[in-house]
Amino acid sequence: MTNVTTITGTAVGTAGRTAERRTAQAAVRVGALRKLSADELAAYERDGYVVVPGVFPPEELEEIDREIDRLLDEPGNDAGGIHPTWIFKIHQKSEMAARFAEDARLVALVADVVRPGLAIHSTKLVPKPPRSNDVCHWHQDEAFYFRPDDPETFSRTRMSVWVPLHSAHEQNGCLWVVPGSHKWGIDPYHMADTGQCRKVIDREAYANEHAIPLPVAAGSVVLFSAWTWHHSKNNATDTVRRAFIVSYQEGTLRKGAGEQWKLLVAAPGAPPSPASPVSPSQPSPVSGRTDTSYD
Ligand SMILES: O=C(O)CCC(=O)C(=O)O
Repeated sequence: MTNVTTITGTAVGTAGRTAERRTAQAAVRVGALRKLSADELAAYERDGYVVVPGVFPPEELEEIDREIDRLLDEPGNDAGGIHPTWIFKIHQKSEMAARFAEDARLVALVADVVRPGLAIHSTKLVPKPPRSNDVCHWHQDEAFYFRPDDPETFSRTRMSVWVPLHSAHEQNGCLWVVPGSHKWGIDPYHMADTGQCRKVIDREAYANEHAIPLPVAAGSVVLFSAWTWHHSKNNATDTVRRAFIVSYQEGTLRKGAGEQWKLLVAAPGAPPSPASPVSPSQPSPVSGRTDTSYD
């Protein structure tokens, strides 16, 4: 927060130039508390995502990375099963992670995107092990987050902040997105039997044709709508790629992913928050399968 270094543009790699054009500013102060600029907000609304450079100084990310190592050494934190070394609900497993999910810099960046008010829907640590073929299929987070049998889970502004703990690029499995896809509703999807993010949109071929990679330097973050089509490929490098993901939604909703919900900013005029708004896990709308429910 106090470390202020001046940098310019952040994206790396060939196709990253697109992201760079959209995010580069004359100069940004690393770690500065700021809202999205008018251009960044317009890009988010038009494309369904925006890359924001210089949000965290590297040493802060290194500290979080060490905390992840510590958490994975403790029994009960590794999600295991089809999500080995993922950590779900990470803000409830570590004070440092809780502070990170509520960090004033993230709250300020999403303030004009998520409204009215602000709440945590869920958090997770998503790793991509070294030399792994661990793909995350093309999907929309809303397919996991919105439960058609529960209208109270419907959100207009839900989104995620994707914080890579080290530089993310095409070789180690950066995010890929389809610009503008957040405006197309929830696309039909099917269940994959392997890989991660298994509620795979049916129009995978279309996604691959229109996708762009979002390589980002450590310290940059990606804001993307819960409706935006996204995925990530394998990690062909010798080091793990880790991303800390916080999903936020408007403060007027009283439910997130089960007990993970936490109100951060009350909507103007809203009644006081209930003490503990726990919502039970609901079955997945597809074939009653719950193994990818992200609860
Ligand atoms: O970090 C990644 O590789 C993608 C994770 C993701 O899209 C998700 O968990 O919904």
